[in-house]
Amino acid sequence: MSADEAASLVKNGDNVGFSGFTHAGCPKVVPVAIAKLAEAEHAKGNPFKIGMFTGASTGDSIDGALARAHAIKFRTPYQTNKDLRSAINSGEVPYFDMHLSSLAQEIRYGFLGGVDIAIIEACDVTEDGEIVPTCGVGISPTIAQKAKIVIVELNTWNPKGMRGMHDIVELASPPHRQEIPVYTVRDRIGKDHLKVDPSKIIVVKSNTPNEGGSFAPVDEVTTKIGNNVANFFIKEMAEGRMPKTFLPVQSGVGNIANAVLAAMGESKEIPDFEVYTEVIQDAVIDLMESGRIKFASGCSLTVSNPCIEKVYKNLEFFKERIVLRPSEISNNQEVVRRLGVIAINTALEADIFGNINSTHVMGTKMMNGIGGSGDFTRGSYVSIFVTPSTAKDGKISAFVPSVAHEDHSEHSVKIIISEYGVADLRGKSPRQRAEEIIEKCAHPEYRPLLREYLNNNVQGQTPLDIYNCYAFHKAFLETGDMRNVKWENK
Ligand code: 0RQ
Repeated sequence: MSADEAASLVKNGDNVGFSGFTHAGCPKVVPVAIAKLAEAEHAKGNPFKIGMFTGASTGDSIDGALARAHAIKFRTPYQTNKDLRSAINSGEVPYFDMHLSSLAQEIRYGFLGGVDIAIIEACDVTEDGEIVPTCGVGISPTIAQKAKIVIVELNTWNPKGMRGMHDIVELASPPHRQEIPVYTVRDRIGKDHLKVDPSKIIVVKSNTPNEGGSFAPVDEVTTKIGNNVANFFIKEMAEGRMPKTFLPVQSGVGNIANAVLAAMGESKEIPDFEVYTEVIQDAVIDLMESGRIKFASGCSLTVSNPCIEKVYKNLEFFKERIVLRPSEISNNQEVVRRLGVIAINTALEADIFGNINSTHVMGTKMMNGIGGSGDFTRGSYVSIFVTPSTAKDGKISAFVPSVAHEDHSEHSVKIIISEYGVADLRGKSPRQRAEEIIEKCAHPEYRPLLREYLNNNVQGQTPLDIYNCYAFHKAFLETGDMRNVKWENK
C-alpha cells in the first residue's frame, strides 16, 4: 500500500502503537501521512485525534508531525520533541509520563486501553509474518501482538543484514511469569524477529534516512563531569567496593551522558567494559571500535547518521558485539539488579537531601519525562546522577533546597556528580548529605546561599524549612535569577 492508503486505515479515536525507541527504529512515512489525514479532516470540521504508545521519544515524523497537526488524544511514555512539549505544557495534549520498562506489560494488563493499529519500521518482512526491526525495538513485540492491523514500514535505507542483531521476546503476565534468563550482558533469550499473523500485516515501502541529530561537542564542564565519574570508579575499585573487572554500565541520553562515556573510555585505569543500557549512543560505537567496550546490550542504536552508516558498513563486526532487546528486557529491574548495572543518569536539579528532579522545569513544565532513569536507578549496583552545577549562565542552580518535582527519591540516589566533585550519599543522614552536596557539588556562588538556608532552627530528621524551601525557584520566577533569593522569617 502507499503511505496514504495505510494511513486511511487509522480512524479518529484509535490507539496507535509505534515501533522504535528514541528516533531509532521509528516509522517515518505513515505517521506523516496520518498527520496529513488529520489536517484534512480538521479542515472539513471533523474531529481526528489518536492515542499514542511508543517505546520512548520518537523522530519528528511522529511526535512533531502529529503534534503540529493537533492530532494527539493522549501520549505516553516519553518525548523530547519541542512541538509536542509545547502542546503538553499548554494543556492541549494529555501526557502520561511513565517508566519505560512498564509500558509493554501495562498495555498487556489492559491498564491503558487497547491497541488498534501498530506501525513498525522493519528492514525485512517475510510471507509468513516474520518482521525484522531496524535500530530500535521498544514495545514492538507487544503492540504487534495486540493490534488488529500491523502496518510494516519496510525501510530499505536499513540493510536486511541487520537480522541477528535483535533478541525479541515478550514476557508472560503474572502469575505465570518466570525468571528472565539473562545472566550476562551477552545472553540471548528470544528470536531474531517478531512473528505476527501474516493476515494482519500491511506493507508500506520506504527509503528514508534515520532522524538522529548529532551531539554537542564535549566542552569544559562536561569533560570535568566525565573525569569526575571516571575517577570515582577508579577509587571504588581501588578501595574494594567495585570488582576490579568492573560492572556493566547504563548511561542516560544526551550530551552529558555521551561525554561521561567518552571520559570513561579514555581512562587507562578503567578496564575494558560492557554496557547494559537502553540507548546505545555514538560514544559506545566509538569505544567499541577502539576495543574499550566489549559488548553492548540495549534497546536502540540512538546514533547520528554518520555513525549508523559506519555500523551498516561493518555490520558483521557490530552484530557480534551488540544486541537490541525490547524495553521490558533492556530496562528490567530483575536483570539490572542481577548483573549489578552501574546506572548513570542526568538530573535537571537535585536537592541538598539527595532527591532528584529529572523532568519538570520549575516544577511545572515538562522537559522530556522520566524515561528509563527510574528503571535503572532503583535496581542498580550504584546509582549516579550527573549534572552541571548551574544552568542558564548561572541563573539557575542545579542544587536547590527542595526539588520542585521528585522523580528519584533520596532512598534510591547514591552518588551525585557535578563538574566540581562527587557527593557520596551512601550511609549518610539528610543533614550529612546536605553538607556533602553543598561542599562537593554546588557552584561556589551558590554555596553560601545554600548554607544560609540550612542554617535554620528546624528540628527533626530532615531540616526542611517549609517557608523557604522554594525560595530559589521563587527568586528565578520573579527576577530571572536564583541568586536574588530572599528568605522569609530569616
Ligand atoms: O537547556 O536545551 O535550552 O540549552 O535543560 O540540559 O544540561 O544539556 O543536559 O541534554 O543531558 O538533558 C535531565 C533533560 C538533561 C535529560 C535531562 C536545561 C539546560 C538545557 C538540557 P537548552 P543539558 P541533557 C535514558 C534515561 C530524564 C530521562 C532519563 C532527561 C536543557 O537527561 O530527559 O534520564 N532525563 N532517561 O539549560 C531549567 C534546570 C535545568 C534546566 C538544565 N534546573 N532548570 N532548565 N536545564 N537544568 C534515556 C531514555 O529514557 C530514552
